[in-house]
Amino acid sequence: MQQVFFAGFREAYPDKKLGLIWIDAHGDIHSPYTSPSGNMHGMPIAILLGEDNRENQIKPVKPEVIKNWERIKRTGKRKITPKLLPQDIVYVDIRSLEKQEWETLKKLKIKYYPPEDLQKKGAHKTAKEIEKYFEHYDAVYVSFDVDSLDPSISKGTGTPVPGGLSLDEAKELLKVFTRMPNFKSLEITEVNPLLDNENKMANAVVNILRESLVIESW
Ligand SMILES: [Mn+2]
Repeated sequence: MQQVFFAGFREAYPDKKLGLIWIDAHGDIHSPYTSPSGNMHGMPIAILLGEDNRENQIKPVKPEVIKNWERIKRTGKRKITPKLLPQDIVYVDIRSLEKQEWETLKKLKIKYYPPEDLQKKGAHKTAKEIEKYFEHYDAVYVSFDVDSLDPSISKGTGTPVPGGLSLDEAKELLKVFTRMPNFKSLEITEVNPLLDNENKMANAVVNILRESLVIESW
């Protein structure tokens, strides 16, 4: 779904310089050619970049899958592809990527901050560095996948991965990102109450939003 939301963002700003901050445990940069599971949840960034990564192909892909893949890259009335360039993306807290994904990141020179960097620098300093990186962008979109959080907070998500953000780190990041002058959009993804106890994840997210966003009343 995330690629669809960003497609709307691109549609709204067809000629602007758009940036994307991707806070996630995963790289989500698989294509149908490289994905072991074929699960589309692992593909939104590759869709936005129009990146097939054929050189890391691990299996044959059926013609109808290729047809759909080509179509989804062009989501939106204007059928713009790619919707972003590799330098328009910054990953935060990624830690669970397949080998081909790390290789794609390196090949495309995409900027990323693994958990070690966050711990060394601190969430605030990391966020300020990212703010500076996007200073000359017209509009910035922030995607916050809740599996970026540490599973000790909640397992209410499909693919929890150890070593994630604390609540305070998540708040600090979003505090900075949502106050950037060019900040335009925030999505929260992968909250799954069916995998949770007492709705802990949804409560954690509300807590994060309440304490980091500038909102008049709740
Ligand atoms: Mn994820």
